[in-house]
Amino acid sequence: MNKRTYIIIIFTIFSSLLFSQENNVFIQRRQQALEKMSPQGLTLLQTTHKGYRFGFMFQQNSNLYYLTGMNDEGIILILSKPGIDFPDKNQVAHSLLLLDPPPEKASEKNLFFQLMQDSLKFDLVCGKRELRKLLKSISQIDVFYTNVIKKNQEEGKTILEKKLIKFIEKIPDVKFVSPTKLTASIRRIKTEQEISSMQKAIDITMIAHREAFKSMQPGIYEYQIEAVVEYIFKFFGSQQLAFETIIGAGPNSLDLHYNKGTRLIQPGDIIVMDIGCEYAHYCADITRTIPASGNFSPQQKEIYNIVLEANQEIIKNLRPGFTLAQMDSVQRAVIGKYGYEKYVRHGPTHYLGLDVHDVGDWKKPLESGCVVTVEPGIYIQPNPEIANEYWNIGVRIEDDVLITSDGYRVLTDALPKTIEKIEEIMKLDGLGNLKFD
Ligand SMILES: [Mn+2]
Repeated sequence: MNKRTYIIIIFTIFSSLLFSQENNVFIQRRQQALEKMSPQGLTLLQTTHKGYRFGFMFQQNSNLYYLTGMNDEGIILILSKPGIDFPDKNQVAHSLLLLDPPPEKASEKNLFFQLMQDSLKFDLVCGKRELRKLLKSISQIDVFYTNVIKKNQEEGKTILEKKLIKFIEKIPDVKFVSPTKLTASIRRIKTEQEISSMQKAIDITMIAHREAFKSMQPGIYEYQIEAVVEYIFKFFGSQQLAFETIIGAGPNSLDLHYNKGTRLIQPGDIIVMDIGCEYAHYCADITRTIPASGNFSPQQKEIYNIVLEANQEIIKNLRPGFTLAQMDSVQRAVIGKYGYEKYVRHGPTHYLGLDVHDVGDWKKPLESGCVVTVEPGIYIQPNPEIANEYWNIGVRIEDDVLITSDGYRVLTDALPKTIEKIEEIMKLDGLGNLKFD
């Protein structure tokens, strides 16, 4: 046995042990996506950056990750429903992966491609240079599922996009469809593995919330609480934000997507903290609303408890068959009962998963395995119809909930949300109380 054969055998045994079980999931997902494609359909997905902020690590495009399990930059996935014919290879390939080998493997790239192909179970793995050749062997496409180009997009084209546009122009009547069409219904139902990744992201985000409760005080800037939150994320092993951290104090509590963080927190402020990290690609999304001084004012208490009642009432109703529209009806019924319905500004839910606003049919009744947020809110702009003690009170309370076969499981259950518990935790010292000599 020569050295090369020996290395191949060792690598194959090692990689099949390492990847086999996990890989089956991705092979199965590619198979499901292929089944959903139209008869002459072609899917082409390439790496796009999903990263949110400098200082956090690269994160793969969600659909591409979902179908490959790969977090590498610069990869291209091709799925062909009719298959791409390779006369010289004597095979028809339905699933193909294009990537360039790392520099240290460049001299043995054919061996590298072969090993990747065998361990990841693609019909073909080859270099990105082969793209032109591959496209040439495709004569007919009815639907093109891609995240690379949109029809008529002219500006800011990459080399890949230029190649594809040239190729597409030769095909008459091709329809462009988002690749999410192929993955959404599968991604909507989470596996045990996905739920455990989400739970880990949620656990870290709950620690960050507790630390923010303890650190909150008048006289510091919103961005200092943001720093505490993101320190905890990184320290506990999250490499990416699920979305831009929202710490909105006083009037900023009314701004649903506020992330400037520049306000000096005032004693009477209420602060909406809508935060979430990612873990193993899966997102957490949790909101708590707390008073700057550690004690809610009577008006803040009143509004807070109405939102809390809406949050709890929606959760109580969750089970397979319940709809997202019904969740909104519950929010409006509870808040309306107290006369605050006109201060409701958004629906109380979205799917959660690889993306923070995850894919999935909004009209379909909930099923076991769906994960949704429950996030009712009241936002009172300064206005003459209400006493000024209520002005600039924004309250949102958001939990992440898994739908189970007989009801629900609140994945964020360990994070307190009653006024008593929040005020109690706020008495403790946190990172925000650090003093330097
Ligand atoms: Mn949310």
